[in-house]
Amino acid sequence: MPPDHSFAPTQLAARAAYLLRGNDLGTMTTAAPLLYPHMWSWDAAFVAIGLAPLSVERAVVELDTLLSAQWSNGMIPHIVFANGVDGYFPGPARWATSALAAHAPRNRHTSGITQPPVHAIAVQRILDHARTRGRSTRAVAEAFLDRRWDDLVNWHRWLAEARDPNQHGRVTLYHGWESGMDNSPRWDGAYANVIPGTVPEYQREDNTIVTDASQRPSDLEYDRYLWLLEEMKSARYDDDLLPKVMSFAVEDVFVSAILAVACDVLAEIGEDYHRPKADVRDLYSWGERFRAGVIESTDERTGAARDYDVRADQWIATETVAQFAPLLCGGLPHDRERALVKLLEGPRFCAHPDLKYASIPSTSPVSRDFRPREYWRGPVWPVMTWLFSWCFARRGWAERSRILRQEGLRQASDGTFAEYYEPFTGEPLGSMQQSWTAAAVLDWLG
Ligand code: 9WN
Repeated sequence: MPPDHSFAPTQLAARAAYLLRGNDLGTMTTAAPLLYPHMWSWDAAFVAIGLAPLSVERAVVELDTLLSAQWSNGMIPHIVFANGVDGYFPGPARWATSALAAHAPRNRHTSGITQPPVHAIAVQRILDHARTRGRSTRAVAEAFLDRRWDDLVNWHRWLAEARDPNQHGRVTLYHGWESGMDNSPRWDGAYANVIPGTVPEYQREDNTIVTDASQRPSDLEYDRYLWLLEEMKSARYDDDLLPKVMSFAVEDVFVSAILAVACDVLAEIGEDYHRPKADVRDLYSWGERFRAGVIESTDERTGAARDYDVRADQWIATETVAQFAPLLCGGLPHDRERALVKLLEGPRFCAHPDLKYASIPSTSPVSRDFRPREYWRGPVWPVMTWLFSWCFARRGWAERSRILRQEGLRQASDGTFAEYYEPFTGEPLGSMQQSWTAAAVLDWLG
């Protein structure tokens, strides 16, 4: 059951800062102490957002570590492995990227897939905080931008080119892990068509840490996750071969909306800090393309966005948080946007009468796919609350942003910094001491 005490904002912020310090390995912060003892790509961006109000310098180090593991084709890998740390499966030996992938870095072990591109938001938050500090801190942030501008543009270029070769305006993913919403019902259909061949023997580690099986993906799901790795390895992680060999291929509308926003954010930074005009132009044009791709996916009446199953050649409509992707990036015609906001704020999502806090469950409680304790199939993820709250503020929706922040903080005031929460009881689930949950709190209270 949820703890029955709640921390006041100053105590909560202090605990969040203490947590990030505890998860800090020196130049990288683990996503969580036991379950995720390495650096994850989109976690690192959120962690940098949480570190920025504490120390711009340390936030910069976090992104530098991540970007120093960027592949030479531009991909930011989804995991950068901490040297000499075991305890997570699949680890470096199973990915074998150093041996197989031509573009993998030689001095770091990484996974061979990617994750949602939220990093430009972190860069913006770092620059925002730096502007409120003294000259030497501002210089650190600006030197970072000088050093990493090309890497950031190349990251976006890789997504726009390698992952959208036909210019649909939607990012193609070859593994559910790339969405960051691993076992969301969004991917059930696409995974049903993944028939595992001979998967080399393996031992899961996650279920020795989170021992309640109802909170994690099933063994059958893991077989498919691991089989996809074998398919990728057979293609040596080659961008041109993946579209041919992978039995899982989806266009992810949520990642696409994030990319649209991130391109705009990076382009704005580029303008403010006098980066090459050609880069700024490219970024804006990718932003436009991905926004259009998101809008193209939407239901004409409700405005709800859909993913696309490339293998089955069909749209995927699910009642999940992903259908609100257009609210992140904008671009819907006015009436459709109003309908979608109503859906978000109505009884199928935030105003469901049984919700403990008015935040966005990963899957609608009225959907038949809803499982209140199971990972991306129902629980509320604080980091998602943060993302929506930040995007709504950016879109000028101050009141909506404020309410999400308020509800997110009420939820987090239990002080567990859980990875996700049971939507009705508020029970903290998954990993405790999750870095990005603490980071969200620090940004909200910062
Ligand atoms: C696989 C680290 C990551 C998050 C993902 C979340 C979960 C990993 C796992 O943890 O995924 O990448 O082992 O379940 O789904 O969004 O980045 O916090």
